[in-house]
Amino acid sequence: MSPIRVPTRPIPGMKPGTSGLRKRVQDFRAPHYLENFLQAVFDAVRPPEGFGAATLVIGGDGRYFNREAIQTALRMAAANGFARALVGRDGLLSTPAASAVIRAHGAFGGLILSASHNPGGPDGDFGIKFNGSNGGPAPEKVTDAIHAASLALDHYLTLDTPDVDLGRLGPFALGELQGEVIDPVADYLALMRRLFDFDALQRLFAGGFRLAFDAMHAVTGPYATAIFEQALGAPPGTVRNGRPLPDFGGHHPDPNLVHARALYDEMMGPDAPDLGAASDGDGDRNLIIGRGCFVSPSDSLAMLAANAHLAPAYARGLAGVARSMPTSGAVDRVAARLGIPCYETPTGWKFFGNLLDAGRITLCGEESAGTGSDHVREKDGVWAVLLWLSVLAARRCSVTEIARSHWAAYGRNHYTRHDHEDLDADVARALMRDLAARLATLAPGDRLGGRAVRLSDDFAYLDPVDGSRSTGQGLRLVFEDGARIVWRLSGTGTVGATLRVYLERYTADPADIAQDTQAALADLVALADELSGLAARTGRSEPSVIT
Ligand code: G16
Repeated sequence: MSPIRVPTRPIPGMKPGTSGLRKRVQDFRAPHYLENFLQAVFDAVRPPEGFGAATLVIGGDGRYFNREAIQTALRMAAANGFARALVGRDGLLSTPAASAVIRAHGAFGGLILSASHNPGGPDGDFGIKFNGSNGGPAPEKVTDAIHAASLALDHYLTLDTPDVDLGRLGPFALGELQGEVIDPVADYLALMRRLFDFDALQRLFAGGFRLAFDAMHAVTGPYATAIFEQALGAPPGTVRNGRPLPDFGGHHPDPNLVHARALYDEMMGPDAPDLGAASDGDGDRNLIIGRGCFVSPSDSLAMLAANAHLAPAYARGLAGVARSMPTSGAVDRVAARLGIPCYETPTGWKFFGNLLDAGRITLCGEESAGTGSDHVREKDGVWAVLLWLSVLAARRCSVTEIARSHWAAYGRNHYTRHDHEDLDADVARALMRDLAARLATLAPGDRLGGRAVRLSDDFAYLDPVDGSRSTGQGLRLVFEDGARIVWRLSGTGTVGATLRVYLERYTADPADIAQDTQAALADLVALADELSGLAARTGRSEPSVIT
């Protein structure tokens, strides 16, 4: 069957952000939009001639437009010369599971259809990203090439074929392409069985341990049910909101203290379960809450790094760890004590890929509720819960006890992120530009708000593996005592601009450790506002979301 060549024209704005191209569903449904972006991906990452049976993995988080987009992607993959495709049943594959499938089957790469934690539905968001053969998000040089290709298009290739039945497991053919609809959970579950001691975890649940897992009507429902309830014997009802829905039940699938409020309230209430956890739209983020004890993602990364050796996969220790720049320095202290390297990368999981591939790090994470390891090349929500469960099973104590003993041993990095969403994009850009100019006037030793400045800059990263350099990754102001303020514009939003302000300071004083985080950081919050002029410029007195 010959490919059909459809004339088209470049559509501006197809520049992948922090994690692939995220736009409104309406944008993706506009004539030629989806097809143009897919053709740009295929043009930029075309399998080399003679690559043979190049396999493409395709799946998404089940959000509105997922199935239609997958049908289009399959036809175009076939028309563009892919020989094989693996598709998750019903079009589902969590982001970490897609990474696992790519790696398990030696695929050329994969298309992950998701806008992650962004809302879904006809008026919500959609997104696509390409992951390479290591299972990880395409690095900047590839996303730049995709953008360039999108601006040079004059046609796209597709086939005239009926839809594939995504609900039926098994093989299908599409022109020359041999495809298979696969169980979205199987490869991932097999991988988790290799990493963790399922017998020990079964004993934990048999002993009455109570987990509450909120799948937020997003993609992790089938994974969490198969693993926690079916494989590990947690009672039915452990997984809540477990059925993936195209609009996530009308909710925002972001596992933070605003959108997972019901879980948070339950965990702070009487008779709370032992562990509360949630994951996001595409299953790569995690929220961890103990009984009466929220664990910030930065702290979770540090605590997991300190305890990972208690799970079989990490029993021989960690090669190194990494965190994104805005993530708190808590994990740095663990790395220092373990005598292993700690890398500081820009925001975006793609920056961990080289470090993981080179074997320089075993564990990595971000303040944005992402934690992962070298088992895949994505952050992984269900994996993070399994690692927490493994630590709790081995240490036979509560989350609160783990947190308290960690802070007693390492001190605490009080940490918060204030998000100011849906700002006018021009106002936000002007704020960042003027703030950069203001920070550039500061010199080491200058005093601000009672602290001495150590450095102020716009963060740039030199990848130690391939030597690539990334600039403009966030404005930071670091003080001599280790306190920091970081300002960044989000690269994942679809409306206006979101300004993220990250605030942190370290303490080893027991009374200060016990302080409420927002109170502990109030002076830095005030200083951040004064320096950026945020309230005056935007009229906003409070952040939209505090995490
Ligand atoms: C993505 C990236 C993460 C990043 C997060 C927030 O996560 O993979 O690395 O930390 O966005 O990015 P930003 O601050 O630019 O909005 P996800 O879960 O949305 O794919």
